[in-house]
Amino acid sequence: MKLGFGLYRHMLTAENYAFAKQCGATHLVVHLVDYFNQAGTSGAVNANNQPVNAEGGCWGRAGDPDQLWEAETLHRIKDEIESHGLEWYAIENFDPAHWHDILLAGPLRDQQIEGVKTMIRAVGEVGIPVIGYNFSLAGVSGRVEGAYARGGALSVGMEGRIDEQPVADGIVWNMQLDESVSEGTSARARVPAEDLWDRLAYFLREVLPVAEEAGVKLALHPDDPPVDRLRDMPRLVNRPELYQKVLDLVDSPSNTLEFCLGTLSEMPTGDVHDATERYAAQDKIAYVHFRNVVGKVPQYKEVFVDEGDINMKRILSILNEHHYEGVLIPDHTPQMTCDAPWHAGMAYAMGYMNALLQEV
Ligand SMILES: [Mn+2]
Repeated sequence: MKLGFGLYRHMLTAENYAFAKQCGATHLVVHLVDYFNQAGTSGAVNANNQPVNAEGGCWGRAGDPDQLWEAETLHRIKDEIESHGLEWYAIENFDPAHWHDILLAGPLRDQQIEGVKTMIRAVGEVGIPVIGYNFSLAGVSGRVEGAYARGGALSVGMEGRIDEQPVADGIVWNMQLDESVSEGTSARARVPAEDLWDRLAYFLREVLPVAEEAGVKLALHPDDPPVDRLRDMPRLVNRPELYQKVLDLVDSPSNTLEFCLGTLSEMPTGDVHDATERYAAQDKIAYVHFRNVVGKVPQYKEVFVDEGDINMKRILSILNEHHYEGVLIPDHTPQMTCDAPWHAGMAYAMGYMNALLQEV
């Protein structure tokens, strides 16, 4: 097992690489989507933290649909990462600009699938082993910020409210698409869950052979928050056993899981320790979001890694028994009361994880 650290696009700086290394990370998971792209000040205030909610379910503008990830750019980032003594383990998430019609089964679907294949080949060429993705129309909604963690540390959770307000045309996965492709997207998003499963199956059958050839694993994140529907849009993996349904759609070594302990524990049924056993035994975990929560949807709170419902040491023991060799990252953590709330929260989580890893 390896200790990793996640960074958003705007955080790819020498200072943050040094911080990750100092926290004990050997590997990085990098988000290339600029979630707060051209957003107003409301979205960008705590841009180092996970996005919570925004007006109308929109954080910012999706990227440039014509600007795919290119090997040259990826090589440059990889060189920077390696110059700080770190390895680039995974890219997390596709940009809605690149794959909205894959999610929506829209008119550009096949064209966008070709684009995703091109990006997977580039990722393989550069030697990044994993792409994490979230096959979600609704993204995140209905969560609130509060002093939920120990000592009143600022964190995120749900207080019973499930957002049922439909999003406007053009908003997919909390991001605003270009106007030229916005018409009718809301109707294509407000479908039964079976339709979303069909779209995932279509996507995986197309891209997994390319991913295998490129030596890249695709790793699916479950729906956070794992409610049944959000803003009248379906959810996909909102129960632990539905991860198995994803794996059974297409039998491929590149069909893997971005295993989010927090989201799994938030699910209304099932047990996160049992789920870890089940999927580690199949060697299907590409990387782990190692964070803790109290409660289940629609009443749960994100807390410090050592104070939640999940027995983190037991999780590591299970992973160890199954010879798990992938990366753990903290995902997100409560913010600590000091001049650097995000850094302090992350450093705390990393120290705890580092100690646990040495123990197992
Ligand atoms: Mn996660």
